[in-house]
Amino acid sequence: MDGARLPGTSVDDGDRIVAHVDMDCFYAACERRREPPLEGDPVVVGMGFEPGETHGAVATASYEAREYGVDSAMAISAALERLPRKVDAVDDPALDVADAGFYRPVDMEYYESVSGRVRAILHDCAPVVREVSIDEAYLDVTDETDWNTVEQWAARLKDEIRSTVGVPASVGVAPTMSAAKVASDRDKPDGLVVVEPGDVRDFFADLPVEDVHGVGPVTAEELDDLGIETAGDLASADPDVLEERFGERGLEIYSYARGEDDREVTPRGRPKSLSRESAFTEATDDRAELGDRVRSLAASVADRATSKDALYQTIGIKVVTPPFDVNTRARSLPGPVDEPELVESVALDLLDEFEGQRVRKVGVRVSNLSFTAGEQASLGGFEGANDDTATTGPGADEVNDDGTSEPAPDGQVTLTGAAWAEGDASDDAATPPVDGQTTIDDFCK
Ligand code: TTP
Ligand code: CA
Repeated sequence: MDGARLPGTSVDDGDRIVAHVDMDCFYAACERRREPPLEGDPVVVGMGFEPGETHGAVATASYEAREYGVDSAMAISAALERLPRKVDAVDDPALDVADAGFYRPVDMEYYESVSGRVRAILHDCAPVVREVSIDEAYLDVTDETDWNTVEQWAARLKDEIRSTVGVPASVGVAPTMSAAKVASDRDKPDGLVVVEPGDVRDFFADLPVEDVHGVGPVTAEELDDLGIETAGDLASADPDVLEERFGERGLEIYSYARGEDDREVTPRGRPKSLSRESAFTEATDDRAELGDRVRSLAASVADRATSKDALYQTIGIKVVTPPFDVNTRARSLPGPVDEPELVESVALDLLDEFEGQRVRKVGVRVSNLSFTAGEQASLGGFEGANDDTATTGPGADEVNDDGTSEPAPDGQVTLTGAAWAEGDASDDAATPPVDGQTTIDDFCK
């Protein structure tokens, strides 16, 4: 087994165990799967390398090809300069066949079918799988294993994928999604890295800030201006400075850099909530302005829910008052509904409590979602069924309601992207496995 367990000081069985699976040089691995003689040679998958073609880019390169400096997104002409095609090298005495590679065109249909086989294994092994892309997924394996055995568990998962499907995977295991993702990348290809609870912050410390969830190249450059180069620098930066420079996102990336990430692994297509929020340039206590903003957020959220065929049973608001006090209020209905007017009226009703207070940001959320087709509940009992919940204080969002999010793009403005609005980012439809095979009945048990 090639696993690398980082030095652990504490093992807490109460922590969530998240595995991130990321296939190695995926398209190239797929090409090797159907053409085994390519194994061990440099393989480039891309477009534009046939005679007469001048434009195109590399989709991916095998690790052998990467040694020649060929990598994803590179112009195909640049790749060919670094690594000529074998077919050209055999005819050209100026080229060395040993320093040439195999080029293959992109065949998405085939890669999707291989991806489907991998996904089928992942779904057999974990109750909750979040597919992120064609070759990447998060698994919540808390109930499948424990911190003492998770390394073996992950090694078996890798073996299973390799032997059943024939492609290599790297796996990262950690108590948070962000650490698991970084861990899967740490020891590629064919990697296995376990970051135990208590080690997450140390694990991040020396990494470049770009590895922190939510930090893109633009933010990384701005952080660099502030003298923040590593995740460790970010973790020990002054949160007020970060907040001033990047708004609420500054506080989010600060938390992620500190290893704090309470996002739950949720399947795509099934967000736990849908929300929208919006910040004011200056905090305001103008009731009309606040009401207008809440109305438009409510309409947007309700729209979103309707378009997803989602019924909601809880309607809530978030009100952020200076400096960073996050207040949430929610009201549950007797049954799931799709009633845009109700989202607006409940949200405005909940806003009343904040009359006279200055507000920096407001949000509207529907949660307690159901996606099954069918009749919505009668509203008859609504008035009598108030079940208000309230939380107050910094960071006191309602718990467990949001789906997970992808990093907010750099420079994004306020409508979505903050933690409370994450449900919006998690609602893509799940891609069903291409075929339902696999015979691994008691694997993962
Ligand atoms: P990645 O997971 O980013 O890369 P990879 O699987 O090829 O290599 P690694 O071992 O580093 O994970 O992307 C998955 C696939 O997506 C990749 O095989 C090809 C495709 N892709 C593109 O088509 N263009 C790109 O720019 C990138 C980055 C990926
Ligand atoms: Ca990959």
